[in-house]
Parts: sequence; C-alpha cells; structure tokens
Amino acid sequence: MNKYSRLLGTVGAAALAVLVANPALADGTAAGTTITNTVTVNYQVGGVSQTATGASNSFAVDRKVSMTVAEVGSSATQVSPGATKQVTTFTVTNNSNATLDFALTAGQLSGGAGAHGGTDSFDVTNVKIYIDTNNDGDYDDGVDQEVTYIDELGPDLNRTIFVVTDVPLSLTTGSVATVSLTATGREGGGAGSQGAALSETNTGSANEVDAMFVDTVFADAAGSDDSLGDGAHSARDDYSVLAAALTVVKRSKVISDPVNGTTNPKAIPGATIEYCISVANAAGSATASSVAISDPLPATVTYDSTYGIFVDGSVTSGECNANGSAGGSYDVGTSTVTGTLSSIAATETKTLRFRATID
Ligand SMILES: [Ca+2]
Ligand SMILES: [Ca+2]
Ligand SMILES: [Ca+2]
Ligand SMILES: [Ca+2]
Repeated sequence: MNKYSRLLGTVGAAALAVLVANPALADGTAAGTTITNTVTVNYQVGGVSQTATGASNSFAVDRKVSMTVAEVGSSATQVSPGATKQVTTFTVTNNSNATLDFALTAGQLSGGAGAHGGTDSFDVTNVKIYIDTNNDGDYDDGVDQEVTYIDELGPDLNRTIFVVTDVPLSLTTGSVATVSLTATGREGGGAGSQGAALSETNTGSANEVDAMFVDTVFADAAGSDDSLGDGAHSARDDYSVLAAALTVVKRSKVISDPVNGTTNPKAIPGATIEYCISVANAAGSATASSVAISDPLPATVTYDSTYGIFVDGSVTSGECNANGSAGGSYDVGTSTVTGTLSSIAATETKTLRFRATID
C-alpha cells in the first residue's frame, strides 16, 4: 500500500483537505513537499451538535528520479577524415520532481550497428563533453564550457550537451563511429560542485512513523547504454565519414624528335616529351580542394620552359586533352614542377600538363 491509499484507509470517505505547498509540475509535486490532510468529524449527543473533533495527517512527497537523454536531430554528423572538433548534440532533461546534478560520460561502440545505419568501424579521438553555456543550441568553440556534469538542473528543465571529437585521417567514405552520452542522476550537492551518487531508498513507505522521510525511487527508462531503473539514461549518435577518393595517373607521350619531327616521333635524345598528371575523384566522394601537385623531374630530362605548365585540363577516353589554363611553376634548384588544381568534385578529373626534352 502506498502512502496515499494508506491515508484514504484512515479517514474513509470523510472530507479531505489536501494542502499542496508547491505548484504542480509536469514531473509532479516536488520531492519533500509536505502534504497535510485534515479530517473534521461533527457529531451530536441527544440531538445536540457537539464541538467538532478531528485529526490531521502529514507526509512528505518522495523523490522520483528520472531523466531523458536524447539525440538532437535524426541523422549522423558527416565528417571529413582528419577533421577536428566535430560535434554530436544531445539534450538532457530532468524528469525528476527534484533538482539534481547529472554526471555525464561519453562512450564509443566497438563494432555493431550504428545509430543511423552502417556499422561502427572506427573510434573518434580526443572525446570531450561541453555544455551549451550560451544556450543557443550550437557548439561555440571557446564559449561553451567543457563539463563532466550538469549542475543543479531543476525539475522539467533541460540542457543541451555537445560531444566534441577529432576524426582520424585515412578513413574512407561510409566509415562510422558511434558515440553515446549517458547522464547519471546525482544529489544536487549545492551549486558549483557535483553531488554524491544516488541510491534508491525504501524507508518511508513501510509505516507512518517514517512518513516524513523522503525516499528516492528510480523511475528512469532504459536508454541505448543503460538499464531500466538504474538512475541513468543514454542515447547514441554517429559520425559518418565522407572522404575524397582520388586516383592519380601519370602519362607521357612523345610529341616530336629531332629526326622524325612530329610524324611518328620516338623517344630519342632531344625528343620532346609531354607529361600529363590526371587526378580523378570517385563517385559519391567529397569534393577535394587545394589539390597540389609536386613532380620532381628525373635528371635525364630538361624542363621545357617555352611550353609552360597547364592546369585544370581534362581527359577524354583515357587521353589527356591539350587544354587547361596556364599555371603552376618550375623550380630550377630542385628541378620540380608544381601546380594546384581547382576543386575536384565527385566523378571529376583534372590534369596538369608540361613538357620536357630528353637529354
Ligand atoms: Ca567505434
Ligand atoms: Ca552554444
Ligand atoms: Ca551541484
Ligand atoms: Ca535507465
């Protein structure tokens, strides 16, 4: 029998006057609130009304501990290989009827199904937890503070929490890292410090002597990485990699030689060779930018400064076209041709061309 039904049994159907000190919240009457119930009994003796008698009963409302961790949004955070400070966003809501602290921990899957499809295939690094200090819903580097717990979160209130991580290099498109955020209820412990661990109690419900004792009941659900009624809740989100997949091909062809000219030329000393470096990006890939090419020439050829260097040309049927715009440079000291291609989107191919003569 709970406290409320026990009281009803005591007073029967007599008039009830329930005094509730705190306004009702979505999460119920605040823990520790004293509920006083006074009964009045009127009676007569010999047909004459007598002074009324009565009784009152008080008890304290117990503490229901419950919280919800939820991912913000419903898709993976898309990241580039090597990207730093990549964000997944969660909310932590206090569904308890008391102000509590909430310890925060971030976890990672080691394999298994991702939160948004795919399979967990890597771990992010440098995992940190931040609170949305300025309450704008976005992670602001240098503004939002790194935390290990939420301090003094009142009933019905929530905070936005960011899990911020770095992504390793050399990952391919479709790689998934699943992270979880777990919030564990703690005693409030005062502002500015994390309160003690919570545990369920069962003191006040056994008899009325202990009615003013505030018991603690875990009413939390099972989340992605916690259990039913364990004083904690959790949710997951994914990082999904979108990488560029570049293929580089270096071609050469003989343009002319000192004997045959441009008709069926051969690669004899004095012949002019055209080098073409093509860079292709695979379908479904991220756009590659700042594509910088560096090509040290072998000692047996001499760079053709008259012809120059052409960037952003195209390839047709596996052959480099004689196009592109003048660009790039040649460093005499290191005998190196360099040039930068403009951004290469998925399925695009761009080239860098130059000529040299065989010594
Ligand atoms: Ca992982
Ligand atoms: Ca913010
Ligand atoms: Ca606290
Ligand atoms: Ca739980």
